[in-house]
Amino acid sequence: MSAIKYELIKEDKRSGARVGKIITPHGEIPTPIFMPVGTRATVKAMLPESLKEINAKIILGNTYHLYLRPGDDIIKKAGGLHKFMNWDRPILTDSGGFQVFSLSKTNDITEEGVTFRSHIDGSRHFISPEKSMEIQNNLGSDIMMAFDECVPYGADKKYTKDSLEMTTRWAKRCKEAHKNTEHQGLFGIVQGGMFKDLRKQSAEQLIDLDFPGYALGGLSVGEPMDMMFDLLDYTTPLLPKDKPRYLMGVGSPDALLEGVKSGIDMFDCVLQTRMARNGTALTSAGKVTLKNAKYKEDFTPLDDKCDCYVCRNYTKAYLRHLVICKEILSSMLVSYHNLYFTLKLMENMRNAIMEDRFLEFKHEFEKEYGII
Ligand code: PRF
Ligand code: ZN
Repeated sequence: MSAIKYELIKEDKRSGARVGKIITPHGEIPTPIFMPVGTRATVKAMLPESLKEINAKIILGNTYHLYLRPGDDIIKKAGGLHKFMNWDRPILTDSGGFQVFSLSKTNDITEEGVTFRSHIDGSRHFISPEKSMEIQNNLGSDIMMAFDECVPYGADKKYTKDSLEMTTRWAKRCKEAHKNTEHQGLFGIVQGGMFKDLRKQSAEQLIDLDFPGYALGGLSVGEPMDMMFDLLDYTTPLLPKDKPRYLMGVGSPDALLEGVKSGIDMFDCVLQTRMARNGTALTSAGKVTLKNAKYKEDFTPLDDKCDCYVCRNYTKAYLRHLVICKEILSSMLVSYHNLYFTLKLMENMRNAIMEDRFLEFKHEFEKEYGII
């Protein structure tokens, strides 16, 4: 019996968009959903209470970071990641397959696994599909991800094909190594670079292995947005209708709308909290760069359409002041708003799909946001 179930509630007639729900051991998740990123057992600058206040239903954690610090053995001793970080709602953990390639140095990739040096102290480590499962079992996340290779943008067809076939073999090994199937669900990750036929091959091979959910990896790695949207439109419908579909590492408002349109159910992205720490807010009228001098005497809220705690209580002039002075509160307040804004966008999309007006909603949002 899988720990993860998916119920399809409504399909849009004019696009791939759909509303559903994912049932996990730590509660239900309405989809499409955005998952705030909590790489190091914290969503940066956000109290777990604040995450609940803005209605976050699931957050993401990272195998690579938590294995290096504090160590998954310590988190296991603490009673698992939920207890360790005081978050009792669902958690999804990424496998390390992406972070090892993007963060660590001198990695040696073989059939067995990946040898790499820590980006923190240069120490040598080895992660295999089996090791990734062991770490994620210790973390105790509700949804675990298979250990994959994310090929860089520009990789040639031969390399990409060999890589995706290894990712399939690794996915099979992950499935065999994952024992705690009653409490943790394991998702497969489709690779295949920018090649449609390879995306299809990868999707088919992973579907044969029968996971309770599927992710699209290897996108948003430097390719033009239109290329990603085209690959999404092609690949998403290849995935089973009765399982959740997750687009990894993608979450700008325009990509969320396009992803949902093609049939994606889950997203995660560091953009919301990273931009917040740089003093940039996402609003219904587009991005607001708070450092800009034009906000010096602007005593209106960040977004007059937003009813979050920050927009109800603070002005752009005040937030600008905090950003300029590099006050810690600026990261807290802008992160709060950016995540609220994004979670609200997802809720609005779910409502629009339920009411048969998704494409109209998408068009309206894009017009106001300044994308079209
Ligand atoms: N694989 C894994 N995690 C990821 C990615 C991937 O391809 C991406 C690519 N956008 C983000 N996070 N395991
Ligand atoms: Zn707000």
